[in-house]
Amino acid sequence: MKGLLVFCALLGAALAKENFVGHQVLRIFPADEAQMSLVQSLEELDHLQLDFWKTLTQPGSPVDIRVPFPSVQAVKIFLESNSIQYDIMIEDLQTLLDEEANEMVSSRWLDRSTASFNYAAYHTLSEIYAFMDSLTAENPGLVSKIQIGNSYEGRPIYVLKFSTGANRPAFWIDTGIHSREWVTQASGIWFAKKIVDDHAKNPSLLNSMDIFLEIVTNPDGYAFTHSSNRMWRKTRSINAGSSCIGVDPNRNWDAGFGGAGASSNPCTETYRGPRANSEPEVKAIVDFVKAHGKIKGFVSIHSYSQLLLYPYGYTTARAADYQELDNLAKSAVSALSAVYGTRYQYGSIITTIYQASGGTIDWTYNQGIKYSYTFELRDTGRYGFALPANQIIPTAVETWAALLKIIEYTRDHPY
Ligand code: 0X9
Ligand code: ZN
Repeated sequence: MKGLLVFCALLGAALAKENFVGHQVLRIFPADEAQMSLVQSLEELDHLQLDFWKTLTQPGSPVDIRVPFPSVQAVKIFLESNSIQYDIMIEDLQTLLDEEANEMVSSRWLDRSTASFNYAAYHTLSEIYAFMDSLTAENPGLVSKIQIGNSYEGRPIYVLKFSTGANRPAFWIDTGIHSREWVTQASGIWFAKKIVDDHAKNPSLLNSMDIFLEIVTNPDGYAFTHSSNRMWRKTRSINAGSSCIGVDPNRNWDAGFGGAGASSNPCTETYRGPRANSEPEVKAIVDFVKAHGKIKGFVSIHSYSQLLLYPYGYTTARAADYQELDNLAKSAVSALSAVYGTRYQYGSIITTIYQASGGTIDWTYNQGIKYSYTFELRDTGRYGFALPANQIIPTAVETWAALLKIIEYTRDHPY
Protein backbone atom coordinates (compact mmCIF):
# COMPACT_ATOMS: atom_id res chain seq x y z
CA MET A 1 0.00 0.00 0.00
CA LYS A 2 2.74 2.38 1.01
CA GLY A 3 4.69 1.39 -2.08
CA LEU A 4 1.67 2.16 -4.24
CA LEU A 5 1.30 5.59 -2.64
CA VAL A 6 4.94 6.38 -3.26
CA PHE A 7 4.59 5.16 -6.85
CA CYS A 8 1.50 7.33 -7.37
CA ALA A 9 3.26 10.35 -5.90
CA LEU A 10 6.24 9.83 -8.19
CA LEU A 11 3.99 9.32 -11.18
CA GLY A 12 2.07 12.47 -10.33
CA ALA A 13 5.30 14.42 -10.12
CA ALA A 14 6.45 13.00 -13.44
CA LEU A 15 3.20 13.91 -15.19
CA ALA A 16 2.84 17.30 -13.54
CA LYS A 17 3.40 20.44 -15.48
CA GLU A 18 6.56 22.31 -14.72
CA ASN A 19 5.50 25.45 -12.90
CA PHE A 20 7.21 28.80 -13.08
CA VAL A 21 5.91 30.34 -9.87
CA GLY A 22 8.36 32.97 -8.69
CA HIS A 23 10.57 32.55 -11.74
CA GLN A 24 11.85 35.94 -12.81
CA VAL A 25 13.31 37.03 -16.10
CA LEU A 26 16.18 39.40 -15.47
CA ARG A 27 17.64 41.69 -18.09
CA ILE A 28 21.30 42.14 -17.27
CA PHE A 29 23.52 44.95 -18.58
CA PRO A 30 27.20 44.03 -18.38
CA ALA A 31 29.18 47.28 -18.59
CA ASP A 32 32.59 45.94 -19.66
CA GLU A 33 34.57 42.82 -20.52
CA ALA A 34 34.99 41.87 -16.87
CA GLN A 35 31.25 42.05 -16.18
CA MET A 36 30.56 40.19 -19.43
CA SER A 37 32.68 37.24 -18.35
CA LEU A 38 31.13 37.29 -14.88
CA VAL A 39 27.66 37.04 -16.40
CA GLN A 40 28.84 34.32 -18.76
CA SER A 41 30.29 32.39 -15.83
CA LEU A 42 26.75 32.01 -14.46
CA GLU A 43 26.01 29.70 -17.38
CA GLU A 44 28.40 27.09 -15.98
CA LEU A 45 26.76 26.99 -12.55
CA ASP A 46 24.42 24.07 -13.25
CA HIS A 47 22.82 24.07 -9.80
CA LEU A 48 21.26 27.50 -10.44
CA GLN A 49 19.23 26.01 -13.33
CA LEU A 50 19.36 29.26 -15.27
CA ASP A 51 17.70 29.49 -18.67
CA PHE A 52 19.44 32.01 -20.91
CA TRP A 53 16.63 33.41 -23.05
CA LYS A 54 19.05 35.73 -24.76
CA THR A 55 22.78 35.25 -24.44
CA LEU A 56 25.51 37.79 -24.95
CA THR A 57 25.53 39.25 -28.40
CA GLN A 58 27.37 42.51 -28.93
CA PRO A 59 29.41 44.12 -26.16
CA GLY A 60 26.96 46.47 -24.49
CA SER A 61 23.90 44.40 -25.38
CA PRO A 62 21.79 43.01 -22.55
CA VAL A 63 21.43 39.37 -21.50
CA ASP A 64 18.02 37.93 -20.54
CA ILE A 65 17.94 35.08 -18.04
CA ARG A 66 15.01 33.15 -16.60
CA VAL A 67 15.93 32.56 -12.98
CA PRO A 68 14.03 29.83 -11.10
CA PHE A 69 12.59 30.96 -7.77
CA PRO A 70 15.17 29.14 -5.58
CA SER A 71 18.02 30.92 -7.41
CA VAL A 72 16.59 34.44 -7.55
CA GLN A 73 18.22 35.71 -4.34
CA ALA A 74 21.62 34.19 -5.12
CA VAL A 75 21.70 35.65 -8.64
CA LYS A 76 20.66 39.10 -7.48
CA ILE A 77 23.28 39.09 -4.72
CA PHE A 78 25.89 37.99 -7.24
CA LEU A 79 24.95 40.80 -9.64
CA GLU A 80 24.71 43.47 -6.95
CA SER A 81 27.97 42.52 -5.26
CA ASN A 82 29.68 42.84 -8.63
CA SER A 83 27.91 46.15 -9.40
CA ILE A 84 26.29 44.66 -12.50
CA GLN A 85 23.09 46.46 -13.48
CA TYR A 86 19.87 44.58 -14.11
CA ASP A 87 16.12 45.08 -14.53
CA ILE A 88 13.36 42.67 -13.61
CA MET A 89 11.63 42.12 -16.97
CA ILE A 90 9.14 39.52 -15.73
CA GLU A 91 8.26 39.52 -12.01
CA ASP A 92 6.54 36.16 -12.01
CA LEU A 93 6.55 34.11 -15.19
CA GLN A 94 3.74 31.83 -14.01
CA THR A 95 1.32 34.78 -13.83
CA LEU A 96 1.86 35.42 -17.54
CA LEU A 97 1.55 31.73 -18.37
CA ASP A 98 -1.68 31.43 -16.37
CA GLU A 99 -3.17 34.26 -18.41
CA GLU A 100 -2.00 32.57 -21.57
CA ALA A 101 -3.61 29.27 -20.53
CA ASN A 102 -6.91 30.96 -19.59
CA GLU A 103 -7.07 32.67 -22.96
CA MET A 104 -6.53 29.34 -24.71
CA VAL A 105 -9.44 27.69 -22.91
CA SER A 106 -11.79 30.57 -23.62
CA SER A 107 -11.13 30.40 -27.36
CA ARG A 108 -12.73 27.16 -28.46
CA TRP A 109 -13.11 26.45 -32.16
CA LEU A 110 -16.70 25.59 -33.00
CA ASP A 111 -17.35 24.67 -36.60
CA ARG A 112 -13.87 23.66 -37.83
CA SER A 113 -13.90 26.20 -40.64
CA THR A 114 -10.84 28.37 -41.18
CA ALA A 115 -13.18 31.38 -41.21
CA SER A 116 -14.10 30.86 -37.57
CA PHE A 117 -10.64 29.79 -36.39
CA ASN A 118 -9.29 32.14 -33.72
CA TYR A 119 -6.05 33.50 -35.20
CA ALA A 120 -5.55 35.70 -32.14
CA ALA A 121 -5.06 32.75 -29.79
CA TYR A 122 -2.47 30.08 -29.21
CA HIS A 123 -3.48 26.53 -30.12
CA THR A 124 -2.54 22.96 -29.28
CA LEU A 125 -0.84 20.64 -31.75
CA SER A 126 -4.07 18.79 -32.50
CA GLU A 127 -5.91 22.06 -33.16
CA ILE A 128 -3.16 23.18 -35.55
CA TYR A 129 -3.26 19.83 -37.35
CA ALA A 130 -7.07 20.12 -37.59
CA PHE A 131 -6.66 23.64 -38.98
CA MET A 132 -4.37 22.30 -41.72
CA ASP A 133 -6.99 19.70 -42.63
CA SER A 134 -9.71 22.33 -42.80
CA LEU A 135 -7.60 24.61 -44.96
CA THR A 136 -6.76 21.84 -47.42
CA ALA A 137 -10.37 20.59 -47.50
CA GLU A 138 -11.67 24.11 -48.20
CA ASN A 139 -9.11 24.76 -50.97
CA PRO A 140 -8.58 21.48 -52.83
CA GLY A 141 -7.10 23.04 -55.98
CA LEU A 142 -4.69 25.25 -54.11
CA VAL A 143 -3.54 23.75 -50.82
CA SER A 144 -2.30 20.27 -50.14
CA LYS A 145 -0.77 18.64 -47.09
CA ILE A 146 2.40 16.62 -47.48
CA GLN A 147 3.86 14.41 -44.78
CA ILE A 148 7.64 14.79 -44.96
CA GLY A 149 8.51 12.46 -42.10
CA ASN A 150 7.90 11.52 -38.51
CA SER A 151 9.24 13.11 -35.37
CA TYR A 152 11.41 11.23 -32.87
CA GLU A 153 8.30 10.30 -30.89
CA GLY A 154 6.47 9.27 -34.05
CA ARG A 155 4.26 12.26 -34.76
CA PRO A 156 3.66 13.06 -38.42
CA ILE A 157 5.53 16.09 -39.75
CA TYR A 158 3.44 18.07 -42.22
CA VAL A 159 4.14 20.73 -44.81
CA LEU A 160 1.42 22.74 -46.52
CA LYS A 161 1.93 23.21 -50.25
CA PHE A 162 0.35 26.20 -51.99
CA SER A 163 0.44 25.67 -55.72
CA THR A 164 -1.50 26.38 -58.91
CA GLY A 165 0.59 24.19 -61.20
CA ALA A 166 2.95 21.29 -61.32
CA ASN A 167 6.24 21.39 -59.49
CA ARG A 168 7.39 24.95 -59.94
CA PRO A 169 10.39 26.66 -58.36
CA ALA A 170 9.47 27.11 -54.75
CA PHE A 171 9.74 29.20 -51.62
CA TRP A 172 10.00 27.58 -48.18
CA ILE A 173 8.87 28.96 -44.80
CA ASP A 174 9.15 27.14 -41.48
CA THR A 175 8.01 28.17 -38.03
CA GLY A 176 8.38 26.57 -34.62
CA ILE A 177 11.67 24.71 -34.98
CA HIS A 178 12.21 25.92 -31.40
CA SER A 179 9.01 24.79 -29.73
CA ARG A 180 8.63 27.48 -27.08
CA GLU A 181 8.66 30.29 -29.64
CA TRP A 182 4.87 30.14 -29.80
CA VAL A 183 4.29 33.35 -31.71
CA THR A 184 6.04 31.73 -34.67
CA GLN A 185 3.69 28.76 -35.07
CA ALA A 186 0.75 31.12 -34.49
CA SER A 187 2.08 33.41 -37.22
CA GLY A 188 2.55 30.42 -39.51
CA ILE A 189 -1.16 29.62 -39.18
CA TRP A 190 -2.03 33.21 -40.05
CA PHE A 191 0.33 33.14 -43.09
CA ALA A 192 -1.42 30.01 -44.38
CA LYS A 193 -4.81 31.70 -44.27
CA LYS A 194 -3.36 34.91 -45.71
CA ILE A 195 -1.86 33.13 -48.72
CA VAL A 196 -5.24 31.54 -49.49
CA ASP A 197 -7.28 34.72 -48.99
CA ASP A 198 -4.89 36.88 -51.03
CA HIS A 199 -4.81 34.33 -53.82
CA ALA A 200 -8.55 34.74 -54.29
CA LYS A 201 -8.06 38.50 -54.76
CA ASN A 202 -4.79 38.52 -56.66
CA PRO A 203 -3.42 35.20 -57.90
CA SER A 204 -0.10 36.54 -59.19
CA LEU A 205 2.10 35.32 -56.31
CA LEU A 206 1.46 31.67 -57.09
CA ASN A 207 1.54 32.05 -60.89
CA SER A 208 5.15 31.08 -61.24
CA MET A 209 6.09 29.73 -57.83
CA ASP A 210 4.95 27.25 -55.19
CA ILE A 211 5.10 27.96 -51.48
CA PHE A 212 5.82 25.36 -48.82
CA LEU A 213 4.98 26.13 -45.20
CA GLU A 214 5.93 23.94 -42.25
CA ILE A 215 4.03 25.35 -39.28
CA VAL A 216 5.02 22.89 -36.55
CA THR A 217 8.62 22.03 -37.36
CA ASN A 218 9.25 20.45 -33.94
CA PRO A 219 5.98 18.67 -33.08
CA ASP A 220 7.33 16.68 -30.11
CA GLY A 221 8.72 19.82 -28.54
CA TYR A 222 5.49 21.70 -29.22
CA ALA A 223 3.34 18.98 -27.64
CA PHE A 224 5.70 19.04 -24.66
CA THR A 225 5.35 22.81 -24.24
CA HIS A 226 1.61 22.21 -23.78
CA SER A 227 1.71 19.05 -21.66
CA SER A 228 4.73 19.52 -19.45
CA ASN A 229 7.08 22.46 -19.86
CA ARG A 230 6.09 25.68 -21.61
CA MET A 231 9.75 26.65 -21.90
CA TRP A 232 10.91 23.60 -23.88
CA ARG A 233 13.12 24.56 -26.86
CA LYS A 234 14.77 21.39 -28.19
CA THR A 235 13.63 18.14 -29.76
CA ARG A 236 12.63 15.27 -27.43
CA SER A 237 15.18 12.66 -28.44
CA ILE A 238 16.87 10.51 -25.83
CA ASN A 239 20.61 11.08 -25.59
CA ALA A 240 22.74 7.98 -25.15
CA GLY A 241 24.67 8.08 -21.89
CA SER A 242 22.79 11.08 -20.52
CA SER A 243 19.61 11.66 -18.57
CA CYS A 244 19.11 14.98 -20.38
CA ILE A 245 16.66 15.04 -23.24
CA GLY A 246 16.72 16.73 -26.62
CA VAL A 247 18.91 18.30 -29.26
CA ASP A 248 18.86 21.91 -30.42
CA PRO A 249 17.46 21.50 -33.93
CA ASN A 250 19.08 24.79 -34.93
CA ARG A 251 22.56 23.36 -34.21
CA ASN A 252 22.00 19.99 -35.89
CA TRP A 253 22.41 20.91 -39.58
CA ASP A 254 25.40 19.97 -41.68
CA ALA A 255 26.93 23.44 -41.89
CA GLY A 256 29.93 23.99 -39.65
CA PHE A 257 28.48 21.22 -37.50
CA GLY A 258 30.44 20.73 -34.30
CA GLY A 259 32.17 24.10 -34.49
CA ALA A 260 32.01 26.96 -32.04
CA GLY A 261 28.55 28.30 -31.25
CA ALA A 262 27.03 24.97 -30.26
CA SER A 263 27.49 22.66 -27.30
CA SER A 264 28.58 19.04 -27.07
CA ASN A 265 26.81 18.72 -23.69
CA PRO A 266 23.35 17.11 -23.96
CA CYS A 267 22.23 19.01 -20.86
CA THR A 268 22.52 22.43 -22.53
CA GLU A 269 19.94 24.26 -24.63
CA THR A 270 22.33 24.45 -27.61
CA TYR A 271 23.31 20.76 -27.71
CA ARG A 272 24.22 19.99 -31.32
CA GLY A 273 23.38 16.27 -31.19
CA PRO A 274 25.60 13.23 -31.79
CA ARG A 275 25.99 14.00 -35.50
CA ALA A 276 24.60 16.29 -38.19
CA ASN A 277 21.01 15.43 -39.16
CA SER A 278 20.63 13.10 -36.16
CA GLU A 279 17.21 14.63 -35.51
CA PRO A 280 14.45 13.23 -37.72
CA GLU A 281 12.81 16.68 -37.72
CA VAL A 282 15.94 18.11 -39.38
CA LYS A 283 16.56 15.12 -41.65
CA ALA A 284 12.99 15.32 -42.97
CA ILE A 285 13.60 18.85 -44.27
CA VAL A 286 17.05 18.00 -45.62
CA ASP A 287 15.61 15.09 -47.62
CA PHE A 288 12.68 17.15 -48.83
CA VAL A 289 14.84 20.09 -49.96
CA LYS A 290 17.26 17.80 -51.79
CA ALA A 291 14.51 15.80 -53.46
CA HIS A 292 12.65 18.92 -54.55
CA GLY A 293 15.74 20.52 -56.06
CA LYS A 294 14.12 23.83 -57.00
CA ILE A 295 13.71 25.68 -53.73
CA LYS A 296 14.92 29.22 -54.39
CA GLY A 297 14.11 31.00 -51.15
CA PHE A 298 14.10 29.67 -47.59
CA VAL A 299 12.97 31.47 -44.45
CA SER A 300 13.20 29.90 -41.00
CA ILE A 301 11.27 31.77 -38.33
CA HIS A 302 12.23 32.11 -34.66
CA SER A 303 11.51 34.49 -31.81
CA TYR A 304 12.41 36.75 -30.06
CA SER A 305 14.60 39.90 -30.62
CA GLN A 306 13.20 41.54 -33.79
CA LEU A 307 15.94 40.63 -36.24
CA LEU A 308 16.22 39.64 -39.87
CA LEU A 309 19.35 37.58 -40.41
CA TYR A 310 21.18 36.00 -43.31
CA PRO A 311 24.23 33.64 -43.54
CA TYR A 312 26.63 32.96 -42.11
CA GLY A 313 26.32 31.93 -38.48
CA TYR A 314 29.20 29.46 -38.25
CA THR A 315 31.87 31.53 -39.94
CA THR A 316 32.86 35.17 -40.18
CA ALA A 317 33.39 34.67 -43.92
CA ARG A 318 30.97 36.84 -45.87
CA ALA A 319 28.38 35.05 -47.94
CA ALA A 320 29.14 35.33 -51.67
CA ASP A 321 25.82 37.15 -52.11
CA TYR A 322 26.32 39.35 -49.07
CA GLN A 323 25.48 42.65 -50.77
CA GLU A 324 22.29 41.38 -52.39
CA LEU A 325 21.16 39.67 -49.18
CA ASP A 326 21.84 42.81 -47.20
CA ASN A 327 19.95 45.05 -49.64
CA LEU A 328 16.95 42.75 -49.64
CA ALA A 329 17.01 42.52 -45.83
CA LYS A 330 17.00 46.29 -45.65
CA SER A 331 13.96 46.58 -47.90
CA ALA A 332 12.13 43.77 -46.05
CA VAL A 333 12.76 45.39 -42.68
CA SER A 334 11.56 48.76 -43.90
CA ALA A 335 8.37 47.17 -45.23
CA LEU A 336 7.88 45.56 -41.82
CA SER A 337 8.46 48.81 -39.94
CA ALA A 338 6.07 50.68 -42.22
CA VAL A 339 3.15 48.66 -40.82
CA TYR A 340 3.23 49.55 -37.09
CA GLY A 341 6.65 51.11 -36.61
CA THR A 342 8.20 47.95 -35.11
CA ARG A 343 11.97 48.26 -35.27
CA TYR A 344 14.12 45.46 -36.61
CA GLN A 345 17.86 45.12 -36.96
CA TYR A 346 19.33 43.11 -39.80
CA GLY A 347 22.65 41.61 -40.82
CA SER A 348 24.52 38.32 -40.90
CA ILE A 349 23.92 35.95 -37.97
CA ILE A 350 27.48 36.02 -36.67
CA THR A 351 27.86 39.81 -36.80
CA THR A 352 24.35 40.60 -35.54
CA ILE A 353 23.86 38.10 -32.72
CA TYR A 354 26.50 35.49 -32.09
CA GLN A 355 28.36 32.61 -33.62
CA ALA A 356 25.99 29.66 -34.10
CA SER A 357 27.10 26.51 -35.91
CA GLY A 358 24.90 23.86 -37.49
CA GLY A 359 22.09 26.34 -38.17
CA THR A 360 19.30 25.90 -40.70
CA ILE A 361 19.94 28.69 -43.14
CA ASP A 362 23.70 28.19 -43.32
CA TRP A 363 22.94 24.72 -44.64
CA THR A 364 20.29 25.89 -47.10
CA TYR A 365 22.58 28.66 -48.35
CA ASN A 366 25.44 26.21 -48.88
CA GLN A 367 22.98 24.00 -50.78
CA GLY A 368 22.61 26.84 -53.26
CA ILE A 369 19.43 28.43 -51.92
CA LYS A 370 20.53 32.02 -52.34
CA TYR A 371 17.67 33.76 -50.57
CA SER A 372 18.08 32.14 -47.15
CA TYR A 373 16.95 34.14 -44.11
CA THR A 374 16.05 33.75 -40.46
CA PHE A 375 13.64 36.01 -38.61
CA GLU A 376 13.53 36.60 -34.89
CA LEU A 377 10.01 37.94 -34.33
CA ARG A 378 8.64 40.10 -31.48
CA ASP A 379 9.36 41.26 -28.95
CA THR A 380 12.69 42.64 -27.70
CA GLY A 381 12.31 41.12 -24.25
CA ARG A 382 9.42 42.65 -22.34
CA TYR A 383 7.59 39.32 -22.63
CA GLY A 384 10.10 37.26 -24.62
CA PHE A 385 8.80 33.73 -25.23
CA ALA A 386 5.65 34.52 -23.20
CA LEU A 387 4.39 37.02 -25.76
CA PRO A 388 0.70 37.73 -25.06
CA ALA A 389 -1.75 36.34 -27.59
CA ASN A 390 -3.05 39.81 -28.43
CA GLN A 391 0.26 40.39 -30.24
CA ILE A 392 -0.11 37.37 -32.56
CA ILE A 393 -1.99 39.08 -35.36
CA PRO A 394 0.02 42.32 -35.37
CA THR A 395 3.21 40.24 -35.35
CA ALA A 396 1.99 38.11 -38.25
CA VAL A 397 0.75 41.10 -40.24
CA GLU A 398 4.01 43.04 -40.05
CA THR A 399 6.12 39.93 -40.63
CA TRP A 400 4.10 39.11 -43.73
CA ALA A 401 4.99 42.53 -45.19
CA ALA A 402 8.67 41.62 -44.89
CA LEU A 403 8.16 38.04 -46.07
CA LEU A 404 6.27 39.22 -49.12
CA LYS A 405 9.23 41.42 -50.10
CA ILE A 406 11.53 38.41 -49.93
CA ILE A 407 9.09 36.09 -51.72
CA GLU A 408 8.39 38.56 -54.53
CA TYR A 409 12.07 39.35 -54.93
CA THR A 410 12.82 35.63 -55.19
CA ARG A 411 10.07 35.25 -57.80
CA ASP A 412 11.40 38.21 -59.80
CA HIS A 413 15.06 37.19 -59.67
CA PRO A 414 15.22 33.66 -61.05
CA TYR A 415 18.60 31.97 -60.90
O1 0X9 B 1 20.23 30.64 -31.13
C1 0X9 B 1 19.40 30.40 -32.02
O2 0X9 B 1 19.20 29.27 -32.46
C2 0X9 B 1 18.57 31.53 -32.60
N1 0X9 B 1 18.06 32.35 -31.55
S1 0X9 B 1 16.83 31.76 -30.64
O3 0X9 B 1 16.60 32.68 -29.53
N2 0X9 B 1 15.50 31.73 -31.49
O4 0X9 B 1 17.18 30.44 -30.22
C3 0X9 B 1 19.43 32.35 -33.55
C4 0X9 B 1 20.35 31.57 -34.44
C5 0X9 B 1 20.50 32.13 -35.80
N3 0X9 B 1 19.87 31.33 -36.79
C6 0X9 B 1 20.48 30.35 -37.52
N4 0X9 B 1 21.71 29.96 -37.27
N5 0X9 B 1 19.79 29.80 -38.50
ZN1 ZN C 1 14.70 29.94 -31.94
